Amino acid sequence: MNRLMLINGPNLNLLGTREPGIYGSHTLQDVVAEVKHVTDDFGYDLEDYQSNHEGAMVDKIQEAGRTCSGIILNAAAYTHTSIAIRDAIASIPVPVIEVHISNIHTREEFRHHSMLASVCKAQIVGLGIKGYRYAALALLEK
Ligand code: DHK
Repeated sequence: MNRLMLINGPNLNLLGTREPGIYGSHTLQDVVAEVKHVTDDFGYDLEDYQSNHEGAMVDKIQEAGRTCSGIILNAAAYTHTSIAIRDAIASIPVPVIEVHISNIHTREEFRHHSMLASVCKAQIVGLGIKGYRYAALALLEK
């Protein structure tokens, strides 16, 4: 399957205006464009999806497990709370790379723990929206 899935979780639809000191001034559209450059270069399709709803994200992860060869996931606040998203990742056969724009490990203590990291292939944090590009490269480079 020559297809990657990009999933962004709650409040990431507000990128660009949301706490720019932490998340920068790039928009979600810029994030998608960043990843699409890479998938285009490799001849892959990209599906992008954003939701503020945990169950909808679970549905999308399950779907991507059937239709894609890899997932780039910023589950945003659900990273720190969601056993349901963790279990969805563990239930599918495709690699998931966890991305965070900010460095969650240098922020509030409640952001230090990821419920998802132990079932993901890798975690990329603190590199701004470039982290999404690096995740795509990691999934596609041989
Ligand atoms: C985005 C969020 O919305 C937060 O809830 C996470 C993450 C960090 C990010 O850095 O991309 O704690």
